[in-house]
Amino acid sequence: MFKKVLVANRGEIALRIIWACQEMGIKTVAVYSEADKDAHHVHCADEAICIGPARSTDSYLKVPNVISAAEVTDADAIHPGYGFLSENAHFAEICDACKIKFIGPPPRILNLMGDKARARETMQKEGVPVIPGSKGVIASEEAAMKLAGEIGYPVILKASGGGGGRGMRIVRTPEEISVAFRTAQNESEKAFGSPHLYLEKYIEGAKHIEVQIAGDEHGNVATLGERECSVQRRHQKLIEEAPSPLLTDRARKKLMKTAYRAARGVGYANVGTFEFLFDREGHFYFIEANTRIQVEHPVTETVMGVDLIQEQIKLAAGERLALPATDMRMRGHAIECRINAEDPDSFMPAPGTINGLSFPGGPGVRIDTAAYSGCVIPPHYDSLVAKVIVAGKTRADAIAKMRRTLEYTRIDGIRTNISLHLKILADPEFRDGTYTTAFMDRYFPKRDRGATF
Ligand code: MV4
Repeated sequence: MFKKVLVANRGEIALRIIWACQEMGIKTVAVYSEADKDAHHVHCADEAICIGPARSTDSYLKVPNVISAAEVTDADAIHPGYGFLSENAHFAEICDACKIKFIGPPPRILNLMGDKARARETMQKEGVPVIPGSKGVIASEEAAMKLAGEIGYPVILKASGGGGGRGMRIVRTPEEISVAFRTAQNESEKAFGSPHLYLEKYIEGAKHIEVQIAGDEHGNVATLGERECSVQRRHQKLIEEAPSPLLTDRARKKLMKTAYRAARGVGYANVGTFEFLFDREGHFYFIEANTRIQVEHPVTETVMGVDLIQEQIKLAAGERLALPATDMRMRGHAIECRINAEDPDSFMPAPGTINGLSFPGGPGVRIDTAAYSGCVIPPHYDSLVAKVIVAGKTRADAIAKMRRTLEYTRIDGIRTNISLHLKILADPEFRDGTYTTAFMDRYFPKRDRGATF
């Protein structure tokens, strides 16, 4: 097992990883930017090193700075958390070259899944259902026009170097495709350094359901149930839950078998998530794979009774997977609400200083946060302040518990989206579980709708 892990992240996930290491008897190194010198994670780790100015491109994203911090502290592994360098194959390769274990999948998997068109092609070859669309990237505007005509509108253009909804364009008529293709290409080039696009039939009113998987370095893979993530706004998830409300046991079995085949087929190692879209007929299709621990991992931990961060560390250390392949059962129901520092009317990030903070407790309540009374939420990073995760025997119990928990949560000094969460939890469509990715459109003016870049 590792002796010392460097945590290449900040906020709640840095704390979550540091605490997991402490429980495993592993020493920890925190890194921080100048804006984070008083951050909670800095004070919890055994050592802390400043890696640069506030801007993440000058600190948390700067490979030489992170590697140097690991070298000078003699860390034998790096946990990248989510975001920042977590899915960066180049960074994982540098770690390898420096004999520092990257706690995540090998560069081969990061490269494969980071290229969304290649991931799609590979999954199709493995016998995993994908949405009708292009084979790999589309060569030209003319090819896009021809293919869209064959598949039928609406279609969606996606940046192969993108993911998570960034760089997508929905195209509803042949007249729109030429402009959409060119602007998507330009934007993709600017944002991801590659103009490559792929095309899919656009599925209206889909459910976004993802499967947590884990794999060891000896070829063993396990599925750990699904998470329903259809409550999103501008591709930022707001609420996640497990199990997915209306999924039958039969459909779940089929989904787990498919995710197992997908992960096994590519020789997946460490933890990951395979994302699927369910159409209105209940058919599901692979859309992309995320090669990191995700923000919403506590939902799975709650219903599965596993510690996914500890699993990640053990798997990276070469341990064999100690989980059954596809028949691990979820127990009860878990819901997570992401509390963001944002203006409740404009939904713009609203950083600032928290001058008072209080969370209620009780059985089945988990709060993952790095916030404390007096802490600053800097404007340089994402606006996540806390994750509130509840467990109930049934979905109705979990919803009731979440409403009670949020009603007694006090965060003073900054504006948050707690009121929005309470509205969603009271919404009939959320409560009956029929909600789809179109759900949040109802809460916002028309200009805010749909996939934007
Ligand atoms: C789609 C889709 C419909 N059809 N692809 C968004 C996140 C990224 N992982 C994939 N996403 C989608 N891909 C096809 N072929 C719908 C989504 C989608 C979505 C689209 C518009 C507005 C909100 C959305 C929320 C979740 C998923």
